Amino acid sequence: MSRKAPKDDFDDDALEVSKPKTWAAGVPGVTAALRDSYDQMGVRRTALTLLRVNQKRGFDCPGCAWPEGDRRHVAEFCENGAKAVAEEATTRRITREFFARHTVAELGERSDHWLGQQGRLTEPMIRRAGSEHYEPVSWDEAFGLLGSELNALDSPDEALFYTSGRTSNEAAFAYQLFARAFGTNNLPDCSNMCHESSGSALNETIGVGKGSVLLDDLYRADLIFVVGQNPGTNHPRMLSALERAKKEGARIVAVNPLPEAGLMRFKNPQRPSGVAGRGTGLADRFLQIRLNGDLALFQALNRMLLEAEAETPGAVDRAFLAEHAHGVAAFEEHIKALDWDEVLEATGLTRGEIAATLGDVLAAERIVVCWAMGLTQHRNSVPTIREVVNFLLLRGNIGRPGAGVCPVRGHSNVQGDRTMGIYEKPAPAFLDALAEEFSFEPPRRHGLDTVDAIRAMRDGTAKVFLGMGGNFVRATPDSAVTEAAMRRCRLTAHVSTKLNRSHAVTGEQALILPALGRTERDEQAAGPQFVSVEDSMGMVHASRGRLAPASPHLRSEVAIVCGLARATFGDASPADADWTAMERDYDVIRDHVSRVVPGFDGYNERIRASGGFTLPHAPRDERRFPTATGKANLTVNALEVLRVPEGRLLLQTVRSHDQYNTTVYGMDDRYRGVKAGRRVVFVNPSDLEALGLADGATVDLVSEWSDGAERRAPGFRIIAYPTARGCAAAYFPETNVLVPLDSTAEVSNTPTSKSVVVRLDPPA
Ligand SMILES: Nc1nc2c(c(=O)[nH]1)N[C@H]1C(S)=C(S)[C@@H](COP(=O)(O)OP(=O)(O)OC[C@H]3O[C@@H](n4cnc5c(=O)[nH]c(N)nc54)[C@H](O)[C@@H]3O)O[C@H]1N2
Ligand SMILES: Nc1nc2c(c(=O)[nH]1)N[C@H]1C(S)=C(S)[C@@H](COP(=O)(O)OP(=O)(O)OC[C@H]3O[C@@H](n4cnc5c(=O)[nH]c(N)nc54)[C@H](O)[C@@H]3O)O[C@H]1N2
Ligand SMILES: [Mo]
Repeated sequence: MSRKAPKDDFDDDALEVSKPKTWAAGVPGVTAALRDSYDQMGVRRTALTLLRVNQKRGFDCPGCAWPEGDRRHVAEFCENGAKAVAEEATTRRITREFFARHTVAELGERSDHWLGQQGRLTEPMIRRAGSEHYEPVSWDEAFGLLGSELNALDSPDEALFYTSGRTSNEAAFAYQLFARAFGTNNLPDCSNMCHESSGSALNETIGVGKGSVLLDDLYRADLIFVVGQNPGTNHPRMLSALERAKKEGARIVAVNPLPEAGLMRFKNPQRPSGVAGRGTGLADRFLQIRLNGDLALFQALNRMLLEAEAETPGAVDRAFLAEHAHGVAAFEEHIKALDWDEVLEATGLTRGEIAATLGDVLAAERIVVCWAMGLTQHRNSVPTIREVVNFLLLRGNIGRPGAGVCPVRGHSNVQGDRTMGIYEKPAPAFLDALAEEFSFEPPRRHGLDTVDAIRAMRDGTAKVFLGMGGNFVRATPDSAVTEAAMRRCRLTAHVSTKLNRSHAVTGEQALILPALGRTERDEQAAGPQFVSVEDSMGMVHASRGRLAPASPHLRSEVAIVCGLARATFGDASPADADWTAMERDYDVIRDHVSRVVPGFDGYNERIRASGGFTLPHAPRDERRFPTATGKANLTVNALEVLRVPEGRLLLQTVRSHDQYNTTVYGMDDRYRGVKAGRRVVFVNPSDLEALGLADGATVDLVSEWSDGAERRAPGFRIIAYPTARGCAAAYFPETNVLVPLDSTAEVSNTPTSKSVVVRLDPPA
């Protein structure tokens, strides 16, 4: 089941390890960014491009989904946003000669870093059946092939339409319409591996699967929890917001197995004092929790809140519960039976640490809980997030200023894509609206999510795969299984800006359809177009690229969807949609959206207003909870301590500071003190001692799973690191091979990328 490390991935001699940094985002941050972008773009282009990031008439940063706020001062970009921009605006190009030089098999031997470094894709390419190479193909032939392969399927459900979260609202809406007009809800997306657990838990408990806070709420909060998140690397602009919140009086509690640099201390590169000063110590309290210990932590806090009521009336907001909540009695009964020994075992925290945190909670009138992948990628992620909601509801912390849930999204438009209908389990109301607008009957049976899509390809029940962005074979779990599954397809096609491994692991035939990126001008028949995106806080705004396209042969994602629809349907589009009109002028798409998706009325007018608009959110705006019970649901969640067998560790797969998901910018992880190497595993020194292993030794990571199969990732250097006891960390995508396909979260079916039981073996 193992795949050898790519040949240019790891140079054992080059790796340097130093002490982890205790602060993030100061001068080295911005200089590192500029160095990176000069390298890729040249000086003039760098200056021009970075000045346009997140400006009112500029493009939305492709980095993360953190909102921009009102004060869009020049240079509101962070180091990693700049890297994301440089990666796309690079002046390097991949030409047809490149594909003539490298066979597909050879590309499959290359590392993610090498593939990404080759530059932008410039023209459509095809790998014909039996050929060892990609060769150029016209757009018409490419669409024709895709359309005819789709039409040749026995059932529309044999096709898969994947989406990554950079796709604009306009492209996403057109894409889901195409899939449903074709006849399937097979719309797996990166969300399935990301915040699906958040959406599932929030929908069920508060009736809306999105966060309930705006930036202003953060600034008004008394207490902010940052749980399972590394904003110094993944949402650097969030640090400015946390810094401001602190200045306005908030306390911050960080809950994490790793002492992440940005959480511990922050230097703001946007302010002069941030350059010279010591920076802000961000977290007032750091709870170094064990992996997967959060359900136990929040249950303990909830139980202590109930107990505190005896002495501190008001510890629980009884008036709020009486008016707005359902399930209070059952919840109380369950939580009172909580076993403290289990709490201490699961969290690895002391009773004193938890009691002190309760002190913070009781002193705070308004509380926000922020989280990311540390909460969403475990087997019990949905119960964990439900318990976070219990915690907030107990003190009435949802639906009033300064308080609420804040799942911090990853990809810059992953939330918007869902809003536009990229979902394998669409709500009946959404389908009704679609049916009405386009006079057709969309399929009602649920489609396949990411994990089920892999199973379907593996089992031969899905045969055509189309990816709208992303890097499916690298982002998904169980790499060996997934790659074999992809290879079984009749056709795999990818709408992409950059080369990645998914182009090298193909079905019998394969297509690369090169698309415009965010930074580029989008000219259509009706003139220059802009697109729109929704950030992590439900704010929708426009994004306009200014750079000349990387090649004249690129098409916009919208144009690609519309071209494909024409090729597939001919004159007989099942949905009464004018694909040519939508492609000519994206206003036509937005007009459709305004009639289909709640909250988008007057889309075309409002998107042109400065700053865009905020989508409605019933719990936040009206304290109304559109759940099955009509109230906010308190839930009963069973605590099962995840016990790892003797001699094993629980491994989480994380991002380094030098990557964007499967795009590896460089081989360093500056804040964690790693230089020139990615095949490393961070282990607590006491665990090393207990396992009889030495800092610096090389081991194979072997995951153990109930199917009995052993999954191996070879050649990882051990780094003694202050992570929680029993908990190791290593980078994805190199470790995806270790995550079993069948190891997923209850309800959300998200791969358990943050809890994989591993052995550290001597190299095989
Ligand atoms: N530069 C850059 N920016 C990005 C991305 C990128 O790759 N690079 N990716 C984007 C995407 S798609 C996403 S989803 C986000 C991801 O943003 P993050 O969620 O911050 O990303 P991860 O690197 O997965 O970090 C997970 C964090 O949770 C902690 N953690 C892991 N398990 C647990 C646990 O059981 N309990 C607790 N309390 N903590 C835990 C880890 O130690 C780590 O700090 O970032 C987005 N932004
Ligand atoms: N083990 C492990 N696995 C994980 C995770 C983890 O923490 N651990 N995290 C998961 C998460 S949170 C996520 S979101 C997924 C990410 O999964 P994906 O979204 O599928 O992966 P990315 O690496 O973000 O995709 C990068 C590719 O997108 C293409 N691209 C970039 N910009 C554009 C654009 O504007 N248009 C188009 N058409 N293409 C573009 C480029 O070709 C690039 O190679 O990975 C998941 N996988
Ligand atoms: Mo994500």
